Amino acid sequence: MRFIDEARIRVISGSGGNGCVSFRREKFVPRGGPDGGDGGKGGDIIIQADRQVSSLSDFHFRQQFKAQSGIPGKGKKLAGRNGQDVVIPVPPGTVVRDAETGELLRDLDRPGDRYVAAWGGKGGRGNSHFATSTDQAPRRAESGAPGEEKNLFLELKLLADVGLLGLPNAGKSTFISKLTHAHPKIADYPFTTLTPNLGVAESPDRLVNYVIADIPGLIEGAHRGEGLGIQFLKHLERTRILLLVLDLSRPDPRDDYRVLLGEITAFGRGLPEKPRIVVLNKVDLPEGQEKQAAVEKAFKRKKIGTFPISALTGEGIREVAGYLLGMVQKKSDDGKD
Ligand SMILES: Nc1nc2c(ncn2[C@@H]2O[C@H](COP(=O)(O)OP(=O)(O)OP(=O)(O)O)[C@@H](O)[C@H]2O)c(=O)[nH]1
Ligand SMILES: [Mg+2]
Repeated sequence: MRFIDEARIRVISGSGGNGCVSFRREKFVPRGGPDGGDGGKGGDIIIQADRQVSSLSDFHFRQQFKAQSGIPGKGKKLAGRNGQDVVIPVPPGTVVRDAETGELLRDLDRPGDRYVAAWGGKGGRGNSHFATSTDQAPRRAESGAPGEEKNLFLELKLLADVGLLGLPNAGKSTFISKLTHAHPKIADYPFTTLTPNLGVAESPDRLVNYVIADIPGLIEGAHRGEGLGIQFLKHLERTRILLLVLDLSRPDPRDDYRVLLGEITAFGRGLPEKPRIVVLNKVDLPEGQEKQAAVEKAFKRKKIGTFPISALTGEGIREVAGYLLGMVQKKSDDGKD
């Protein structure tokens, strides 16, 4: 399964219909005035977030979308019909970018959000608009404007309840592998995880489940694009809870917390406001045990609750799981998304 879902598409809006050159012909009117109608507008290409769609995989089969052109105007001032719009449904959480420049065009976060990716060309005006006092019989009408043609890059942000955040090697992947059936790569070197992993955690009675996202480790400056960070921080925008994993065997886990918090704050976009919980990992190591009490106390002073755990041995995992479950349930009861 791929969790960063991406697609490239080409969209072409309809061109406008041409205006018409025509003159009234009636039995007893020898020189009828101009009566050419206007051309219709070309169809737009609209990208719309739709709850019914859950991935971008359909775009592997279809990459090009073209809207109808407007119909040309006719005599008797008949306007041509507008070309039909094309609505492309995408999952909520899809980001639309210009495929050439990478520029962010629109974030379609909520179901129903729409983005006109290519505007249909305007219809041309018929010659009935161009009569003047000196030219009663204009043979001039406008052509319809051409449609737009664009290459777009679509990207689906992860949808998870809980996002894991930590420095490289803190034990995030080990943690998710204990709590869920995910089997991410785990190794004793930084940047083992290169793309996000999702895992589904279940309540002991299996009635409730929630999704956890494990993303690559963050380093200082991630929000500016250092390391692998920023690409993945944005996936946390849609998670409801942030779970910070600190490695107790590091020289000072409180410094690591400050680094993570600094990145969250600098990144912004709703991350600083999310509920956070902190786990102190690797309590099984002697270096971890040494620091545990002091670190816990420091967080307590700041009124931040912590969970001492060992993702390796499984110690403390049940308590964290229970707490997360409670938070996820509480959030859904609030009716928040
Ligand atoms: N002793 C001990 N080692 C752990 C614990 N949790 C993880 N490790 C080890 O720490 C190393 C890194 O673990 P990962 O789970 O790959 O760490 P990560 O945070 O996912 O790392 P990146 O993907 O590089 O960001 C591995 O060698 C793990 O076996 C723990 O609780 N105790
Ligand atoms: Mg990892």
